[in-house]
Amino acid sequence: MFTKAIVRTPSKSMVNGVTSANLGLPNYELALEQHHDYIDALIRCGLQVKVLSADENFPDSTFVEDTALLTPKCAIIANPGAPSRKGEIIEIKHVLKNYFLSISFIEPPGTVEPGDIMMVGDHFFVGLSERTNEDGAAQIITLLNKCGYSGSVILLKDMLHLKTGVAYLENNNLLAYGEFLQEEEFRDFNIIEIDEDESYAANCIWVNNNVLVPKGFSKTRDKIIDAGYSIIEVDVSEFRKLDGGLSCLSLRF
Ligand code: CIR
Repeated sequence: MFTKAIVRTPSKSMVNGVTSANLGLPNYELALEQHHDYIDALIRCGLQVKVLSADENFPDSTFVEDTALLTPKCAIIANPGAPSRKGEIIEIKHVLKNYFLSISFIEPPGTVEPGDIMMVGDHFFVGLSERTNEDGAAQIITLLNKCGYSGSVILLKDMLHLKTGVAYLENNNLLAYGEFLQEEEFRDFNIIEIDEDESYAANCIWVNNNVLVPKGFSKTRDKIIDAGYSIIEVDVSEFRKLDGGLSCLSLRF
């Protein structure tokens, strides 16, 4: 169960964020509204939410998930692979000191963006992507081992991040799309397959027996309800324009 979340208000500069989505520029006012709704959804799931103020220097800084990996036993500050995002970790380090006694760091040349990391109990799957390199993956697995967790790598082919295409919903249930449907490492999960025309909805998040699902993906929503979950739909259309989704918008711990 999670008790807390950290989010960051989108900045006006978000229109300059990194993206490959081809969906046009995000509408800032609408993004702010959607961000409020996202915070409300986390509060409804029982979380205490710390809202960091917008940082105009970093257009992608609302995607706070990519700055750190937080677990029940340790906190690790990431080193984002996207050059424009590296500075996002400076303030997060100070924020996390309020919650964790000891904090570890990914050191260059290692890069890690925790959008590439999926926690499944005491095991962490780490995607090797354009943002997370082998050195970074090896560092994070070593750090996880030190606090009693295991880790393994998954080589990504097309996805931005591991959790772009896969989401663990606890109880051995895994939402999966595309290249991850055939992934050997995932063969023992009960796979809930995401249809191609709803691929964006593979990025859901489990929060204390609820699943947050992006609004507008009814087939995925129904499959998750059929699997026995309570769902909360949240419209994140403006974040999708920047390749971001539900998981990216918070650190949950
Ligand atoms: C980026 O390209 O870094 C941002 N525009 C989107 C980050 C999405 N983060 C995530 O999936 N964890």
